[in-house]
Amino acid sequence: MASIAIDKLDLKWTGPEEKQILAKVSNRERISDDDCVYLYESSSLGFVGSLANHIREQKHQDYTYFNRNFHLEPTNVCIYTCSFCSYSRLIKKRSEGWEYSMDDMMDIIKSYDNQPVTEVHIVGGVLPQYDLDFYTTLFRRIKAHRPSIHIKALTPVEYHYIFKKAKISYEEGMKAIKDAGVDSMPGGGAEIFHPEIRDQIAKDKCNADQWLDIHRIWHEIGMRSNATMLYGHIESYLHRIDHMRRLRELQDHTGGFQTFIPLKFRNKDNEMSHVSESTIVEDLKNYAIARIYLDNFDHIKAYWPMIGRTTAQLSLSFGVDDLDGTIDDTTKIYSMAGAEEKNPALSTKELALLIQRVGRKPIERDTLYNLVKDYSNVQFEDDFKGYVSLPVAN
Ligand code: V47
Ligand code: SF4
Repeated sequence: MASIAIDKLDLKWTGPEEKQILAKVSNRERISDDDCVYLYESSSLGFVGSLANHIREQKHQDYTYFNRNFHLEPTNVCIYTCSFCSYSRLIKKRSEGWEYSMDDMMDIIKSYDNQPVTEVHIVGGVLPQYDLDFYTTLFRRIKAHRPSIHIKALTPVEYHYIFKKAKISYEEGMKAIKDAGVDSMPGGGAEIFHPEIRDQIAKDKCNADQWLDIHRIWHEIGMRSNATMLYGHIESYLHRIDHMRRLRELQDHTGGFQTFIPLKFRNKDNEMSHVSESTIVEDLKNYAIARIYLDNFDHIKAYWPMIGRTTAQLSLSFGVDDLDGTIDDTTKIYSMAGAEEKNPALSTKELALLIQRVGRKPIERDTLYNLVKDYSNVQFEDDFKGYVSLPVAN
């Protein structure tokens, strides 16, 4: 495999620690946790950005992936009390939330019948009536109705709960949901693995080992999943590094993770509203460091409704190669938490144009990163306002 041409990077002002990190990346050696501490604490945005962008271009050139999906959120009421989550407040005033029946959910699925979506992302609160039987029936009904749709459903938080309730092992449970039609698992519920933080912000729900175990078992039966990290609240850089190290180790073992999605903590209407949010500079630095540290992850994804469109465009120069998604207005978890985008809907044309305008090449993919359509050379009528637009050389 060719080594990374670091001579193409204009990094002559770097110090000895940075040169050492550069040499490692150039030789395709992974960086250590200490290197990562250095990057977070002492390195400039320019340095980590250049290095991450270089790695991103080595892996994917200018290609930037997106898929057409919609979210199905069975309920916004939850038995757990994660302090960062605006859903957890509703358990005390349950009537203010929604709890969809199976038929309600099938109606939502059917409302997309004439749209070329390739994925349904199912995630929401945890409630006793949404048990193993309910979900396996739902997955089967979705597949019977639309066999080609990819079901990306539930996280170890729900699975741990419903398997325990059904008194079955993780192994039995994961096989059952695979048989019922689940195609992949989203990355949610990971938050911060380290107990010093997890016990404060997400106590009672599945712990780090359980989260990782469920992904490992899913990978071992040949399936793929994503991983997230909720950052920018009360955790330290060491907690972030611990989180990414555990993911990197599991990925060494199974290779089943597709993408890593850093999720910026938003502080509206939750128990942590007093905690201030990270700056855009910190967000970009975090994407870049994730790209550098997670050498065995193919993709780094930005969830654009959370950070806004222009920061999403910027992130494409800081290690990100994937944007989620053309999601219509079907998720409330982020708008309730104060996301940048109140109505997070973008058409495919808008998303592709947003990518083209910063000189990258939009690729519509399916959930497993198979090509659906290459928009690199598609010329759109440029009638959208509000995105960053760079002069791109032809
Ligand atoms: O686990 C909840 C996060 C996650 C807040 O796999 C919050 O493709 C920020 O994991 N501020 C669920 N984040 C969503 C998720 C996801 C999203 C997009 C794509 C994929 C994928 C996965 O949302 C939760 C939690 O970490 N979250 N509240 C908040 N206040
Ligand atoms: Fe429930 Fe998930 Fe919100 Fe925690 S983050 S309260 S588990 S919906």
